[in-house]
Amino acid sequence: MSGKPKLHYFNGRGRMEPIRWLLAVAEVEFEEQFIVTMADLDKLREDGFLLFQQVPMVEIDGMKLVQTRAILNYIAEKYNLCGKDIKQRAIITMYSEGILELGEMIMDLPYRYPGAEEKQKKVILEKVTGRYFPVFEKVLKDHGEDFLVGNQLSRADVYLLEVILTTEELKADILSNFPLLKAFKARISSIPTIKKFLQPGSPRKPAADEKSIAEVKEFLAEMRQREAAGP
Ligand code: GSN
Repeated sequence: MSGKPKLHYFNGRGRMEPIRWLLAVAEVEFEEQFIVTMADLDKLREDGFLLFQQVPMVEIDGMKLVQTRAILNYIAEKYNLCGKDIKQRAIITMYSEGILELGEMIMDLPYRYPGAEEKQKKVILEKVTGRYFPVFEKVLKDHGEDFLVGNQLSRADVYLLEVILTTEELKADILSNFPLLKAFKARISSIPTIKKFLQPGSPRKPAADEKSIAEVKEFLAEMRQREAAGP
């Protein structure tokens, strides 16, 4: 059996994408088993592999971990992406949770707001420029260092770069009033492991397109139908 972590999720970004990012930063090679049909998800459930019947699930170090945050915490701790002491860890967690929350809002955009997607996109972009990005622009300005916390790379830096790139897909000039975030983006993107992850052919997933959005919607509808039908 290979010692590589095995990721079980759909062939898209979703909740697995920050997990892929952290593994790439830690230079951990991984395998992916994509869930394509409801039968694939059923099989994992029947095998008893999904504690709460949900994915993402990651097989790693003899465990079958579920819950995105638990998986991220484990990888970040194992590969020293959580700061040097408990105070740094607290700040890194605080930044990370904020950024992950924003990432989830963006992830949900094509699925949760039928008929009101453009309006919701506007709401999100206003939060990005009015709430989230000013926080990190100020952090970088106040301490003048290269990374968000403790002058070393942490998971907060990784998540922030990820969310910057995702928001740029929604609005290309989103960083125009954030010069320090612009420099941060260039700096963090040039870290060799990250540079490699950003190149074509890496396990990084592309932005959802019409076809993949339609597939996910179909999957969600099937799940809802099943739930409504009961056990
Ligand atoms: O973060 C987590 O891993 C959990 N708190 C949520 C996981 C989750 O909702 N997974 C979905 C698919 S991924 N979507 O965003 C799932 O497995 N839903 C099936 C179900 O029966 O809840």
